[in-house]
Amino acid sequence: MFRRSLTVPAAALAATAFFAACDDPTAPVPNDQELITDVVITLTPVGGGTAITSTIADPDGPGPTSPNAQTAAIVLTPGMTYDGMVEFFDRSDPSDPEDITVEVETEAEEHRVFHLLSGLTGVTIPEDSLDEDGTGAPLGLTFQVVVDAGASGSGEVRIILSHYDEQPKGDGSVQSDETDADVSFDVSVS
Ligand SMILES: [Ca+2]
Repeated sequence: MFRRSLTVPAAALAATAFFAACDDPTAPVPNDQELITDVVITLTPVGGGTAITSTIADPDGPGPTSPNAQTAAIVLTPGMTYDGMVEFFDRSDPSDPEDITVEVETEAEEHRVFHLLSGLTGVTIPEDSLDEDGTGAPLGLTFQVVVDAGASGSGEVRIILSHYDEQPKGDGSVQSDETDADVSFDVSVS
């Protein structure tokens, strides 16, 4: 939705954001379109150890300004499995921050988080480790990162929050053309 919105006039875009509407700002909308300014990823080693937490802030959300750099490096240890969690926030109004994760959970059947790894060898996020919506399709707010003993490399994990509105989610294997958040965290193995 955001990509499409970028092509409409600024006034319409502003109106869309103001009314938290979806694709057609004039139509009644069953699902609110979330503004997400902050994506937080937390990886906790299974069996104990210090959790890694990193945030990417994109203060104008889908607007043209690039996201800020992530707040902390994500360095994975070979042979370790991590319980992963991703959270979404709207901190556009500092006096009224909103935890959008709750909305995503509430509307689980209209959302899915994709975690796309690239540039790393021996690191996987198994599909069956993802939490699920009420129909058994993946939701992806929680997941596991499995790092093989021989893992190596530097790359990224791209976090995409798909919002299924006009397009049905189905089994959740296909990304929606409507994207609520899309940020990439640098990840390395060392
Ligand atoms: Ca932006």
